[in-house]
Amino acid sequence: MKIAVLCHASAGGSGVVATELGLQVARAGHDVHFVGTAQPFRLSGHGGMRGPYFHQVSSFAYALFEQPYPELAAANTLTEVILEHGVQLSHAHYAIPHATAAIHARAITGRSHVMTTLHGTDVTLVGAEPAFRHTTRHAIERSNHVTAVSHFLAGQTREVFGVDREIEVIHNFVDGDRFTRIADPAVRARFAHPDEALLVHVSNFRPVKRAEDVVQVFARVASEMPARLLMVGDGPERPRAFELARQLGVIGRTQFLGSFPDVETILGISDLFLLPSSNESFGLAALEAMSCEVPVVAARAGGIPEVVDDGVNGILCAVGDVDGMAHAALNILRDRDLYTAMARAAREAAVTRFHPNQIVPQYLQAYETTIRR
Ligand code: GMT
Repeated sequence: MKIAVLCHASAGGSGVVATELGLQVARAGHDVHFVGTAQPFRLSGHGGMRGPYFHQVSSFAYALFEQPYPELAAANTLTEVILEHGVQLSHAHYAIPHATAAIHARAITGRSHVMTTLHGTDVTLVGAEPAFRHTTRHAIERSNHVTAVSHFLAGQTREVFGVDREIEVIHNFVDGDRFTRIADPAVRARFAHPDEALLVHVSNFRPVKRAEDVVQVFARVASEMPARLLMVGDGPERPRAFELARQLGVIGRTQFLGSFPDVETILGISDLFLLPSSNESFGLAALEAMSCEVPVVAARAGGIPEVVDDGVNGILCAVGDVDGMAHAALNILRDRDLYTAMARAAREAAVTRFHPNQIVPQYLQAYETTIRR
């Protein structure tokens, strides 16, 4: 098959899933063409004669244009790629602007089916905004096939947009060879002493991630046992989380690492992952932690319960219940048997239910059926 992939290049989960999927599809022998304003960050170091290929969207700044019109530029570059390379299906990750661009290119070329994968914020935050409601609904309704990364998100999409079309649920996946435990004590020693528990949070620090709750939970844990916190990623709420860590007296035990390209190194040496988000369509960062044998304490929000099994590989609490989350974290960290059982169960779930061999064939099947339709 010949597939074009449109995704965001930044460090968000949708770009990660799109890139990892594109790499797997290329490995399976298909032609994969990434189209975007910048090369997706996990694509660097891949590609070559057999692909996947990357086509940069050409932009054009003109004095009359107040904004650069990324959707039109993407549709134009995608049109070129469809015509030059015989692309049969454009896989848009995120409704706006990618699905709209793909639908536009389909109209121009009269070819190439459109498959849209909804990741969450495109529906719950961006699409729900009146400024984008009609265009998002149109993108969902006019795609040849639509998938969502959780049952929760499929339901939300139907509710928010009132669409009754089929939305296939295909969960995200994780590369268990890359996201694995790092046994080397020297790597861990860079961040914590052997007797300290190492807690970690990875996100883009948007308000929905509730980064301040991470600090609140950590301060409670650190008052009861030796512990350190690693905050990985960057975004608008990072300064507030930093300030709170200072106010609560845990700044000396907290490291804000910023955006970190090989997050698997950090996860591979951590003991507990915190994800207190108020909403999360899936929670890919939690799955990556689980793959590294790291139990998760998270909010019972959105699609998180489809990833984290409460009481089995982590503990779920109500959104904002920082006391409950701290209590859960202390229970897991203090009870060696419970910890070991949860760490094993986390890895087990990651390498079975969320293994690429389990998930990628579902996408390949969806590509084939959509192309044949
Ligand atoms: O979480 C973010 O703000 C980034 C966002 C994105 O679009 O990259 O993540 C969404 O997609 C991920 C991959 O499918 C999911 O794992 C995240 O749960 C989802 N984020 C939200 O729903 C808030």
